[in-house]
Amino acid sequence: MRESIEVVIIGSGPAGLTLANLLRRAGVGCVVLERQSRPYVEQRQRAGVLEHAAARVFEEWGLADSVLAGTHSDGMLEIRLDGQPRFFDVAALADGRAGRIVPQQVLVVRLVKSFLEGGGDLRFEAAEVTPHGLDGSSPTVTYRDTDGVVHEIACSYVAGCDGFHGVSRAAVPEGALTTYTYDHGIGWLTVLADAPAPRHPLFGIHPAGFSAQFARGPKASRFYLECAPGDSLDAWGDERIWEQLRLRLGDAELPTGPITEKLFVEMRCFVADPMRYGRLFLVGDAAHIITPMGGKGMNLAVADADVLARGLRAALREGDEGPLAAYSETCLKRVWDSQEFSRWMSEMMHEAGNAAPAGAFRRQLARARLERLFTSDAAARAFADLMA
Ligand code: RFL
Repeated sequence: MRESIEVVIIGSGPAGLTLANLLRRAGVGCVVLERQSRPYVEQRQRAGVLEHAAARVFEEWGLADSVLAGTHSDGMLEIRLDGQPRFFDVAALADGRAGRIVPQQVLVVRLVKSFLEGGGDLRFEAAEVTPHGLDGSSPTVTYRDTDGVVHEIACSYVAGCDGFHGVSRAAVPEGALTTYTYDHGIGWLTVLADAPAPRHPLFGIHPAGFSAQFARGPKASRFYLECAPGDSLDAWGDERIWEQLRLRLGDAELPTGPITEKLFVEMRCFVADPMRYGRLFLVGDAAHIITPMGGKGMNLAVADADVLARGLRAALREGDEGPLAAYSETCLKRVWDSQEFSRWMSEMMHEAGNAAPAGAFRRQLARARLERLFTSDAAARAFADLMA
């Protein structure tokens, strides 16, 4: 079957769904091809905080009611150093800006609903999605539907929103992109549990290792625990997890609950430059991945989608190719800024606690860096500005 549309979007995570909704608002025709089923996409739990800037994207495009309704902003965070709580008022220090608790699956469910209710074309369980002719002026994307019928969609542009392991970046010829990678050399175990959420995002710094607890709805928490790289899940039975969390968070009474997910997060970073090849634009995790420290991954996906939607609108509706030509450069500035922040924060949060990997000298440096956040208004404001 042969069809044609202005933009084909590959992938329906935060990047693809944000882009699809924004293009609909811009009156640009698009179809979204997603490999997984709708329940799978809607239940995948990952990120939890939508930054102020990402919330602004939905507000500016008139999507605040459908996407942000009922979500609340938590302007505070807690850093528990050797079991002693210290509170940091992000909203007060960032002139009222602060992130909102919006678990990724809530964002995804709302974006799917808003797109479909507006008449959007979102095709789940699309197999063998393959972009072709990206370096020419008329690319196509082929896929096979659940009945085995092969579709070919001709388009003006392809948006590769299919995550780090997707087909979009893999379709770019070798040598056309410069890639940058970095491994933090630490391990993180993440645990999702039906345990009461903390009052504020909570970071625990302790000689036994870093830990954290974030809300994922009122009755669920995501926990993180620093562990040895290459550690095995067999070494992390539920009892050890709770014992280590109680120790590192300095809370003998930490409420527990059934653990619903346990996995290791790769503390790896990756950036592809440029985020474009011919008629293909890479968006979100397809172009860059960042560790969860600082909560930037989902927010970068939303930011990229906003820049691309504006560029496509200018190119397709106003005949102005300028913003689209600047897409990669515009996005990469934010990407590198976030990578730097995440790495800075990661170093401070880990090295101030467990001295084993980096040594006692660096432990003292990291503690001085942390202390500065509570003693210097300028340092506190700079940190809040990057967290908000
Ligand atoms: P996604 O979410 O990976 O979505 C990609 C979509 O593309 C589909 N797909 C394909 N579709 C068609 N054909 C193919 N060949 C396809 N291949 C893949 C996939 O099924 C999927 O639906 O990428 P996107 O949209 O760029 O969004 C990025 C975010 O999901 C990611 O950056 C965050 O989840 C990262 N992240 C966090 N980000 C934050 O901002 N704050 C956090 O606190 C945070 N915590 C996390 C995280 C990521 C985690 N994991 C598991 C990687 C915590 C975890 C544990």
